[in-house]
Amino acid sequence: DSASLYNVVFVLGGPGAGKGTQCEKINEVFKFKHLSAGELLRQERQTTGSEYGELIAKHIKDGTIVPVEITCSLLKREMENSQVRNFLIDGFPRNKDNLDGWNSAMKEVADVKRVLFFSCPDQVCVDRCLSRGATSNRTDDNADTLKKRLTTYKESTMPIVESFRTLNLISEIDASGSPEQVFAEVQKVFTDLGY
Ligand code: UP5
Ligand code: MG
Repeated sequence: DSASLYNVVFVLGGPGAGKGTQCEKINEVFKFKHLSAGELLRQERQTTGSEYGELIAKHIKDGTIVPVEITCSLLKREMENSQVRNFLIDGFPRNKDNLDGWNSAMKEVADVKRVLFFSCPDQVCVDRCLSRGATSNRTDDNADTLKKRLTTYKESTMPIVESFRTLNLISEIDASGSPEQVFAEVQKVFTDLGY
């Protein structure tokens, strides 16, 4: 409800659908703070002394999903250390474990206003990640891991998208156009929400 401490918009879609790109644009215009779950995990993996570094590295390389206790605590820490109330949570929740963990830790304090779902053909997703792979230094931007990321997305993340659809929370956006074309549709969603 409106008394919640935090307002959250989840941002979902396949690997390379453009979640991060669109979240940066949303942040500029609507001042929602962008939290990429994948980026927080990559940072934690690099953190000296983290007891989770190796586990995270293995999941990212295999295109599988890190246990929710780790991801959710990173998100919660960022939210608590921020001075703002409105957050874009990019790339989470990705499976039922993630959603259940979020609900038990955050349901009381965070109101999920909307779930943006970027739909994009597999081949477009793969091509975007492979071309980024030339410069990204990401251990998962290669053909082998991309196959696994797509499989995980279909088997584990799509059921979560469908459960949000049942709750009438999904705004589905065609993510195959240019960043500007996609953002024009994204803007309508935020305007309709009253932002
Ligand atoms: N690009 C973007 N938009 C474009 C457009 N409209 N037209 C043409 N090009 C476009 O974009 C990807 C590339 O495409 C960029 O080069 C961009 O310039 C270009 P980006 O905006 O980065 O897309 P995004 O959807 O954010 O792609 P990303 O690769 O980040 O998505 P993933 O969901 O695969 O990656 P994420 O970082 O979220 O997760 C990585 C891994 O972390 C997961 O596989 C998993 O192992 C782990 N993870 C968890 O375990 N739990 C979590 O909760 C989150 C992640
Ligand atoms: Mg991203």
